[in-house]
Amino acid sequence: MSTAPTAASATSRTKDVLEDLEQVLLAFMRKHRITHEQYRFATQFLVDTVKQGEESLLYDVFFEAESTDIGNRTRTGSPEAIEGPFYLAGAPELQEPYVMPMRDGERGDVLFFVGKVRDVEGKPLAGAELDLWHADADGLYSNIHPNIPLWNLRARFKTDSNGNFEVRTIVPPPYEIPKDGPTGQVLKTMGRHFFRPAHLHVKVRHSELAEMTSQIYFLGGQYLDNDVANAVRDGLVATLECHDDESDMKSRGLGRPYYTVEYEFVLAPAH
Ligand code: MBD
Ligand code: FE
Repeated sequence: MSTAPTAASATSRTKDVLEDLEQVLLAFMRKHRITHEQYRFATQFLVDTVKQGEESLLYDVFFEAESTDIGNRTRTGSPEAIEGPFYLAGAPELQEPYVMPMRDGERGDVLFFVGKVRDVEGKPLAGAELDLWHADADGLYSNIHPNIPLWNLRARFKTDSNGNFEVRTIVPPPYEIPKDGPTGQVLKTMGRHFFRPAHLHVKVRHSELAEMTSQIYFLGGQYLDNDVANAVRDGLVATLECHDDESDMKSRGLGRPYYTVEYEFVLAPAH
């Protein structure tokens, strides 16, 4: 986490930003001749998004990617990506061999997410923590959507002494954001679809370096070029490799094809 700015500089930047926001929104209202009735509709709409549990979803879909782009422009290390509305701190810590918490017979193709964590000088980082969360085969997130066991497909695990990690999970499908709430209503009105490409969310931490939030997408996947949250970036797309060779499957103790995806996270220095 960044060190806190001094009280004086924070105050003046916050003041500048708030004044600019005020001016931008007032100009917007004049441009579109927003009436009192429309103004009340808008304020009530924002209240409704909170009441229906979409307080973060609405903004994350439209605006979060811009903030990660701005951060990535001045950042070293591998790119960050949007966190989205469904991260929860305190996921279970796994013991090796790492397998994500899942139900017996969890649907979806088996996926081994493998990779490395290093610093900007290329030094592998042992004991870095990965905090992984993603949707199940129905595109649903545990602890958010009903009827899924607590912490399903959410967990933390560490890199080994060479900075490498491997975790077994399932391949998530493209994710359809809730259509029936206020965010869906906005998207419908704008004529947009509701899908995000399939993705893994991950936070990576190491005691001496800056924490990062990223997301891995799969090359060739649906919705990569029209993500409803417009959050796919080149450096975040990795190859999903299918292993359907009998000997490969046997070596993994599996009777069916499985997938691997590999990614290298590079942590920037602590600010
Ligand atoms: C998600 O899983 C997500 O990543 C975003 C940005 C919005 C809704 C659900
Ligand atoms: Fe997501």
